[in-house]
Amino acid sequence: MSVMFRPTILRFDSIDSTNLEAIRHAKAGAPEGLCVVAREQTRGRGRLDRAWESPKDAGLYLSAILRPQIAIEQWALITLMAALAVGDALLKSCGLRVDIKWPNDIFVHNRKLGGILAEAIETDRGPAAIVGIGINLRDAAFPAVIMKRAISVESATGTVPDAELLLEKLTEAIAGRYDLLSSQDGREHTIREWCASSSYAFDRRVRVSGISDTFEGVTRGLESDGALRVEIPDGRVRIVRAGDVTALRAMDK
Ligand code: BT5
Repeated sequence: MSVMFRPTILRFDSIDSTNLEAIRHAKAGAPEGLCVVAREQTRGRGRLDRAWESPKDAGLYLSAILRPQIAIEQWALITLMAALAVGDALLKSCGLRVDIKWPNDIFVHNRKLGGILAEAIETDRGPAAIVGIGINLRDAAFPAVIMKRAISVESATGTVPDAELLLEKLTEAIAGRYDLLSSQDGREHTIREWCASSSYAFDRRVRVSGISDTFEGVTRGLESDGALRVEIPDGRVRIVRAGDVTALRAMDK
């Protein structure tokens, strides 16, 4: 299998958002594999115009440029592939096992350790995907209000992580997972692995806040394009392509 993603790292002390910087580079023609990394972000972004808290040296903030060959309808799989890569890298570099919540959250002990923001853009060289990854490394600098529902690698493992080692393992894991996704049977393989790595894939009671409505149901795996299947009380399965998912405990009615 040919290696397509060769990471090249561009470092900043401070930047508005590594995703925005990567978008600027991609539009200027940068190749697949360029990774923008910053020690802090002054305008770190989540999905739907939310903010991503990014204090200096408290987290890993990385955005990679991809120029995927898979059909654009399948690009949601890129977020799932990136979540698997984050899991691989944290296990290898910090011995930490994480859970993945559909579509883009990295969880430990039911708290958010990291998130992924994948954005599709048009460039003169064709469509590109910018995959932004934020991973909390240490608690200290985060606002208390965030830490109520978040966690860092330091507090999850009891050790300050080696940020450089994590970065190295993360770019390696993205390369491996992305090449796999682009290969024959790579999409089915990615979905299988994602389902095996997420406690949210099957039989989980959830509330889904979609674009147009909110409903509850039980998760029933993924569609072949990465959409989440949720069985609602009348037995029908709804296919969720965008939105937020929260777990409900058995007692929540
Ligand atoms: C995400 O959005 O989880 C995607 C986060 C992606 C961040 C990376 S960092 C590198 C790259 N450059 C960027 O500008 N972004 C990417 P979402 O699922 O919408 O979650 C956002 C919500 O998580 C916020 O509304 C807060 O409630 C919460 N949050 C904000 N900062 C957090 C943090 N550091 N840790 C945990 N939760 C946080």
